[in-house]
Amino acid sequence: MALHKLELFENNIGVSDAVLLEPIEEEGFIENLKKRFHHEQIYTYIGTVVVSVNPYRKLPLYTDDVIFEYKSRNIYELPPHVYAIADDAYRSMRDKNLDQCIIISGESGAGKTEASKVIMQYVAAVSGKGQDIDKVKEQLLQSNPVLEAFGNAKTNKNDNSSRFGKYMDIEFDYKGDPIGGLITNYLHEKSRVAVHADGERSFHIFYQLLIGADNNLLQSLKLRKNYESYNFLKHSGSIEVDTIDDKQDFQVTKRAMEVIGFSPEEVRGVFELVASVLKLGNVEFVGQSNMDGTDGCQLKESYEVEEICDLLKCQYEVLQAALTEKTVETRGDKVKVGLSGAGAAYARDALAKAMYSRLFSWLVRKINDSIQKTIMVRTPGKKKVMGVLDIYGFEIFESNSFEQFIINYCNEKLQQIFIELTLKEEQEEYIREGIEWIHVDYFDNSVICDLIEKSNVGILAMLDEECLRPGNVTDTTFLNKLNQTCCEHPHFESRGTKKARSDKSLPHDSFRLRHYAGEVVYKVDGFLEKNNDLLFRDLSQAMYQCQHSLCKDLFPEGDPDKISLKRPPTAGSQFKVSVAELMKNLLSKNPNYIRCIKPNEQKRARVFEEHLVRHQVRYLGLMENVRVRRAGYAFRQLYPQFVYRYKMLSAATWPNWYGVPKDGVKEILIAQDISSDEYTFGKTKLFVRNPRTLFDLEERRRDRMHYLATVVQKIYRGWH
Ligand code: AD9
Ligand code: MG
Repeated sequence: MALHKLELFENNIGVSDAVLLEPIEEEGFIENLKKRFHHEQIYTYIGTVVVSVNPYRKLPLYTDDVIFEYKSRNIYELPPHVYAIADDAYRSMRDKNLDQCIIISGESGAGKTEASKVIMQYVAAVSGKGQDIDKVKEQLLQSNPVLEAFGNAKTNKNDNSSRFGKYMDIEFDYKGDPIGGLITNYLHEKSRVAVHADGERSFHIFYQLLIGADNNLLQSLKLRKNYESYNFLKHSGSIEVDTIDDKQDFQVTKRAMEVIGFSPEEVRGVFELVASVLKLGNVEFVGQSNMDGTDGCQLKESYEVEEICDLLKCQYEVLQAALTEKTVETRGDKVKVGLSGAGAAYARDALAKAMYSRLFSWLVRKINDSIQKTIMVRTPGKKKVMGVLDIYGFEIFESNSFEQFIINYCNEKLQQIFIELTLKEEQEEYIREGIEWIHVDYFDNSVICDLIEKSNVGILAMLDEECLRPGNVTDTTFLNKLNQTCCEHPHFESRGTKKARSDKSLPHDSFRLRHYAGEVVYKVDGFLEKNNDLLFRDLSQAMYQCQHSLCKDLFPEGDPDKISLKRPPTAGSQFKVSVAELMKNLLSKNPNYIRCIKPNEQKRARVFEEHLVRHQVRYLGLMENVRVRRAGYAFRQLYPQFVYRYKMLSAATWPNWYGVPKDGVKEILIAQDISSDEYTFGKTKLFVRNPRTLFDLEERRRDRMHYLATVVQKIYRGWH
């Protein structure tokens, strides 16, 4: 192995492991990231955690040659890279039978999704080959363009923002070859179907379809090649995006669907649903007052609904009635009640959102099924698993709603396990190596998790209670309830409580949570409705009656024979359950972390804004992470590696040491006169307390290497 490959420090700008910073201070940490960023070194370690700063430009870091360099190498041998973490995780899984998970976090646009793709690319490249295995790999890789087309959108933060959380288990056989995969999706932001902020877009697939489909397909879907024709798309003022080629992406999406195993009929069925959603947005109503004084409405025009009915093979009368009326049950009698114009528009949007988000979940299920089917004959033995979590980061917008509340709750939970696992992992390493553990103080955010999720008294429970309570319940009554229940909580504030009554920065219709990552003000507007997530039964029944098999499948509750009186679980409680499952899953695996940082808001290359980075460093808890890692021993290295690296520093170990590696380490430490307070011997590793000791060793190594090179040169010249 060429020596330069072993260089931990010389080839790197700044320090490649922040644990070696001296002193450990935020300024120095950020300065180090910045220095490295400007030298194309976007990755830095904190122990085994990778910190990644988004370069916003293509760097030559992901070629086959680089993959080859990192394959089967020890993590500190080469400069930090996601490949190194992926390789370490992959090998521990394959060789030590330890299931792994890679948790990628960071704010929107920080590079999480790109990092997850880099991991998948690496695993696909280094694992085995074979007809079925290659097919599984291709299916796993091709699931990305499909999920991105339907689940990502341009936002003001990121042109390709994932609007859903994704956890993917890649399954391997005992040899370490991929044999399957299982994707779980979390909270798809379906409200985007109907509305999005200025400068943002809806999901990519709508634009891809309109601009990328040929005339035949467009005609058969009854679509016009013009975004302006569609209410759900036209209001954004941001249709064309420089970094996106919708036309080409459409071909990529279609091909990916084929590779995964969607039949032509299924692909067509999917596009028919997408077209129907777009058309639903154009359905308009004219309100009317009925003779009996009640509200009612009519379709403004019938042709959009007719076209939807053609696409979904639905009876016009059924859909038209379901869009303008609802059935109410009073004392066992069913009565049809007309909807007001606004009520019908609300129901229409609810249907469009339900159709699209259920279609998305169906796509995920279909991808999972196809991948599972690929390997017909399973190899015996327990499968091994590597999970990759790419989930929305902490969000603070100018106006924060239910979605941000849920997303930030998820991040609180992830932070909780990050703390628990990094500390636990560190502690376990000390126990494994037989070294005394030193306690480190850190902020335990379980108090905030409790505030949100605790049964009966948490915010989610209050919200559910209000959603289920009969009578006049509104977002305001929900806020009042919170004020009563949470007023004493140190992380909750609202104008309705004593402690924040005169806080003018807090609007009356909002509450503030002091998250571990910062304070967020949530506007309660829409909390009840979004949590209720109800679709009028008439609409689900209309969809179930469609002869379009996919559409029918998406609305099983519309089956009149299976009418359930039980209320479906609320969005909040469903999310709580899925987050709990996710945490359980992650805790059962060996964790690896990638912490992504966004260097500027303008998505520009070579721009590193310190204040922005500082904020992220704080809320990702990176300094705490460094301190935990440094609490006892800053640096550790396996005995054989240590001897290999520093063998020139002792006459006993140079040029080769054939004895027990630990004894070789002792020889080197004695020869260099290193105080015994400075290090301790674990079972397999040497632990060094102070990074300065390591720097000194490095310096002496460099001098010694230089000296040896000069001697060799002299001898060589003497010979010639
Ligand atoms: V969000 O929470 O889904 O809105 P992510 O996933 O954190 O967000 P993403 O991976 O989509 O961000 O990265 C945003 C953009 O940054 C990408 O579209 C790339 O243009 C750019 N990026 C991110 N990582 C890299 C990289 N390693 N090299 C080059 C990158 N460009
Ligand atoms: Mg993403």
